[in-house]
Amino acid sequence: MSDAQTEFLSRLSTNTATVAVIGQGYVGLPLAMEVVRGGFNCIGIDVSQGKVDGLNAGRSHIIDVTDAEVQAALATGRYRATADYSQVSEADVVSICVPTPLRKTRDPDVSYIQASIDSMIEHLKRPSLVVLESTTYPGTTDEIIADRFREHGYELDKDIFVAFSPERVDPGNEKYGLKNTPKVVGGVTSLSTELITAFYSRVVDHVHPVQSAREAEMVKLLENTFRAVNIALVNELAMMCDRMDIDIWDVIEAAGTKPFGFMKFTPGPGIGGHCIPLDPTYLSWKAKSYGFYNRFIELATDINGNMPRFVVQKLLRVLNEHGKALKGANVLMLGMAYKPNINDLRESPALDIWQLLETEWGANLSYHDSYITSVPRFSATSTSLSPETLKATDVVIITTNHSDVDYQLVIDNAPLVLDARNAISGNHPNVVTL
Ligand code: SAJ
Repeated sequence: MSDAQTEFLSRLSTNTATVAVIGQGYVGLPLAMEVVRGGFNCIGIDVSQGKVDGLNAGRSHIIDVTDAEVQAALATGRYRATADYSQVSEADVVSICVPTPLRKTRDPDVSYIQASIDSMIEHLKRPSLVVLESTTYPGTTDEIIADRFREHGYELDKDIFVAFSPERVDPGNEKYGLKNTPKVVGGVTSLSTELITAFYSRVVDHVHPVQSAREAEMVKLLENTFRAVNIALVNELAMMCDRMDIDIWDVIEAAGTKPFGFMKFTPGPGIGGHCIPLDPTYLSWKAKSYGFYNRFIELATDINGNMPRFVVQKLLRVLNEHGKALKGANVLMLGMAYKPNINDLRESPALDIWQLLETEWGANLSYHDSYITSVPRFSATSTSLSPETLKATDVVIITTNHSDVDYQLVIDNAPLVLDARNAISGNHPNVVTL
């Protein structure tokens, strides 16, 4: 190592470095808070002036970060938020935590990553360590970040070090957070791997280096493809058991008693969130460029994406058995968020179910979700959950099993319940499970 590299390594290893976190969302803000707790100076950069102002006033806009945590970070004097990208010039480490959505054509949209590089490339100190955290296809860090800096006159392992470290945030998870979830890291060079390992060793409990940025990118896609495929498996079994009149929930509960060789997944109305529905497609898209056609991902995407229609078909049958039509029926959807106990609507299957019921079947729709006060897309607001509102329905669909719902109230007052999440235990004459 040269003297300059050794000096840079020591700055990363002794908290004298300054860290810029690009993007103060559900990934970037928890990271910024942990970096401050790790003893570093941290600049949280976000394009939203509203978020920046809220953070500098001690308010969090992320369910997993409390106002008190933001205020504590501000009180150290080592955290500030800004919308001014040029302040990245003060940073030794830049962590990129921006969205990586899919385009309408379902191919990866890496424009947010490109925009962040374009905004920082004129301002970066030399040397700097740039780490991408956003989930993306193998090759992104090399092709869109390292190559871009090289073309701009930066010398790798001298002016710039580049790495990838997949975010493993599980929104709403109270047991595992950034600090106690092992952090996988991989550099575009071995020295970049060494530096990113030294840096994260000061921030999280355990760092797991791999041989390259491409491997680190693939680790995340394996994790999320694993989930998508296994969720699709139980969803397909749910449709099979519906046909065979077998209680899939009983079966999964029993299979879950096996203490080895089995991991429990549960069927549902589909999959939501910013990751599981999208990340596997990043992998299949890139694999196709190598002439490799992955069937698991396409099949899982198809099955999971079809679950909202399956729920509607089941609802049709259940209402019909009670002599009711879906057209004009009063349907209350219980839970709009994409998973329990969070306030995130992104890709929520409840939105697909609402869309189908409203446009294809003419149902009268309402919803209750204490985490989601309004759904602008449908000009709807959350209704109260009372004996009156429940009695006024023809059917209640449990689309998200939030813990704050009084399910006994639902059982006692709703004439009919389609429980798509197995939120209600036991057998009740007016409750049908998926
Ligand atoms: N779901 C099912 N059945 C299951 C599990 C999940 O239908 O057995 C549904 C959920 O209801 C939800 C969707 O799938 O709509 C995604 O569920 P998720 O638990 O994967 O939730 P995410 O996407 O918020 O969090 C995930 C992380 N979750 C866990 O590890 C439990 C993990 O996959 C990633 O670390 C993270 O997204 C990410 O950012 O990639």
